[in-house]
Amino acid sequence: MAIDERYQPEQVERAAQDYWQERRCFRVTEDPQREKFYCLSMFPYPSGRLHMGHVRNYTIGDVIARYQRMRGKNVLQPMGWDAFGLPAENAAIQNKVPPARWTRENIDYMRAQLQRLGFGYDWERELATCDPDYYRWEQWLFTRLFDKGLVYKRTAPVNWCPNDLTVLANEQVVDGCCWRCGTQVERKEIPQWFMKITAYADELLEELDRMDEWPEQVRTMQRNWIGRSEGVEVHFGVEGHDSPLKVFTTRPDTLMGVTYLAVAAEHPLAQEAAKWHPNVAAFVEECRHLETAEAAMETMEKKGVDTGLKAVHPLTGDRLPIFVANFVLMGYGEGAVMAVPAHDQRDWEFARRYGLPIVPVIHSDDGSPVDLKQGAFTDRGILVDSGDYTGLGSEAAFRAIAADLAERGQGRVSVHYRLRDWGVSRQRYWGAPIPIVNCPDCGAMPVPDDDLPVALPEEVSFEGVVGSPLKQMPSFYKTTCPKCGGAAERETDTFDTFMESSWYFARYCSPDNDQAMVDERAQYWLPVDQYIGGIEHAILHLLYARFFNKLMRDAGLLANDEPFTRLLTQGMVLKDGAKMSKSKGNTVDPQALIEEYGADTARLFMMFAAPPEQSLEWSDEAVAGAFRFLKRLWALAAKPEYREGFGYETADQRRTLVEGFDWTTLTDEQKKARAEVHGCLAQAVRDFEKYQFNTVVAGCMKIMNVIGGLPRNDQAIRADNEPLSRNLGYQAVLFESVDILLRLLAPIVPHIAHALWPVVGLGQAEAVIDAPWPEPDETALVRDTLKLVVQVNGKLRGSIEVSADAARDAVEQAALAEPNVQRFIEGKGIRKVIVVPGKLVNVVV
Ligand code: ANZ
Ligand code: ZN
Repeated sequence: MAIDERYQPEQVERAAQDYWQERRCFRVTEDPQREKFYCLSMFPYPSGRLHMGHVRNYTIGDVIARYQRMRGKNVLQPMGWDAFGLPAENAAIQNKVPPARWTRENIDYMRAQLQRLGFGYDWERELATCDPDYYRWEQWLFTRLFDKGLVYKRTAPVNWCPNDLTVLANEQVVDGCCWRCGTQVERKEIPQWFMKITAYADELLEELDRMDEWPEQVRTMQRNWIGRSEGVEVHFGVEGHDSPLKVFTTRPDTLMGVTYLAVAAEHPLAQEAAKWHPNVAAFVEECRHLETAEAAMETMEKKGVDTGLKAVHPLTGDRLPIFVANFVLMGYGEGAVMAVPAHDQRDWEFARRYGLPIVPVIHSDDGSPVDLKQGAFTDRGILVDSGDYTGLGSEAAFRAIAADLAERGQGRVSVHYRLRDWGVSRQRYWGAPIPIVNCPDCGAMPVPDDDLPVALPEEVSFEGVVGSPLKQMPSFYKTTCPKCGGAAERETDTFDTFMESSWYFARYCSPDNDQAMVDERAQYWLPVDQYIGGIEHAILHLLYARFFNKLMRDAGLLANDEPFTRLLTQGMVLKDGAKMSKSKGNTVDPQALIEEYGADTARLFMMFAAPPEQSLEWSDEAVAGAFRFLKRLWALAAKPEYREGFGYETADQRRTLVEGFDWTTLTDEQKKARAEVHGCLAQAVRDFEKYQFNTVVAGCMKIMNVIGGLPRNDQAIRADNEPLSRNLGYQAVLFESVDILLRLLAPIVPHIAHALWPVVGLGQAEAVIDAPWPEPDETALVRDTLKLVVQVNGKLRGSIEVSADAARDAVEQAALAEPNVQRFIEGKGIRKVIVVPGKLVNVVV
């Protein structure tokens, strides 16, 4: 078969892609007879064009998918679009195009880019989350969860701009001010919808222990996010009040060290005190201006004000001051803390600032005194100055104090989670409408199934609109109550876009079902065998997706408990040591890379430059090097052995030669070369399993070098009319090695492998994509001769080459005959000779 002498990636790649497309190679259906493999890369936000991070993510996914396909699995690899979100609204304001149009244009451009990279997606399953056919099922599930009480409405704080009269997303708050007008942002409480993820906190936490194919780091982050704390709810009396002040503490062992109490600004006691004391009122008001982001809470200066109220210690009866403090969160525990400044750092900072007493009640286990000048002593230890509890260890004291409090009715053991219920309301336009109708008489009513989807109007203008255009569209929000038929209004809030990305993995299994969210096909494909994406999604996206999977399971839709069996978090793409990003201005556009070198070079570079989990440093030279390697690969097909064939023109002829070849007839050097190739193959097979693609590529380069230096039967003969029969061994090794090389590279550089396959492959399939994964020939790996090192008195003095089955005597003889060894044993009596088979000979003199 003739082939262009020049490697022209654009042509090669178009031809391969046409072939795959015409034959719908990546379309899959359920086949219970075959082992399935569901390979999923996190779908992109259609921001406009692909960036290098996408290219890396999707190349890794595609390499794994194609590899599993060659391993004989029934592979599903879908792709879609995480299409809702704020950037579309910003673009709409800037360019005066409706978000829907902007988004769909971006999708079209990016889809073409993905296709140009040759990713093997089943495009017939493509979905965009902004399509009503998609989000209607999420609306449907929401109404089911409403009926089950797993969603509810309550007021929650948002960032509010008092000038624009609009809610701001966290990223729209810049230094505490509105990004648009610069007015200081306030906290405002508005009614919002929540999903009860806390009802699944225990399961979400416990399952992590069994998810051993997830990176430990991600599991740890999720554990911390869920943040299960076992502690005690302690009841302090409040002077002049009947009901106690409840606090949650994880350290009841420090109870005798409490010197004050602190409540959140929203706590009823703070609100009460604000009525009498203007300074408390002023402080509570000040707290309203704080950002809602929790990260800001952690780092800000600890401030507060005395309410004048006095708490009564449950065990000692001491009177203690109650402060309002900005570091106490209303949403955690009881919204109040018992402050132990000697043993809690925040309490310590606060006490120093306001001159409150610091009373140590814990000593370290070794009894050494505790230094409280620099900060709190937060370790557990032995109790001191704690009455009856003095001398107990922290653990024992925890139990004793908890039991005593419980007995007196002043406390009880309780478990708290850091995890909050998931607030899903967004006061934005470009999202899925929340399927609720608010009736003045019946309250919040879920939209009935027949009225779903609640479609988002797509022809909108942002001109003169602050906030969401939906709030100014009576045609959207004016409706009637599904229960009483009276006039009512739709929710104009939309869902958090994390909702859509929480279940898309399931929808890919039955994307065309217009009667149900998912169907039994999901039970064949799920769970996803391999999920690939960025570490930035370690917590929220992955936790929400796990949660949704359980919601869908409990709604009878899915059978699996967890959505993703194995998780790979790919490293960042760096340039000049920094993350490639628009804001740093150090991006390289993948489009330019593809245009200059083609998709295979881009893919090869990505795979070779670093193992998938590690960060990858961009390098123009390495890209050029990848391209050169592909040119060398291409040049193999121009070898006369393939061009002219010498009687082995076709793949079938080549295969017949290789399969029937008696490898024992090879020369020693050919055997050695073949052993090297099979050694590289064996290693590559192991590396592929471990996703060490960079060393797979390194192995392929080694094979290429072996091929380059492959010894012919008679080194002297290289005339073109050389008799064929004398070079059959050479040809057999060549054909076999190139075929191995091509199959190993096929998942990584599928286009060039596709083009070369008919020319140099052994024809185990029509196309390389359907070829089986290569396996090393164990007999090739067994070397006929072995190299042993020879020591004299444990010092290295030489080496010998002996036949692999040489008897011990022969090995000894050869060792003693080695010239350099002879020099060291000359004239000395040999006391003994130690032979470690396959390794060394030690002569003791
Ligand atoms: C007394 C104490 C003494 C505490 C000590 C710690 C160390 P985790 O482990 O994260 O659950 N806390 C309780 N409710 C709070 C709230 N609403 N806002 C801010 N802090 C709150 O944290 C539990 C600890 O956080 C509790 O234990 C409480 O401080 C504080 F040496 O109580 B501790
Ligand atoms: Zn009604």
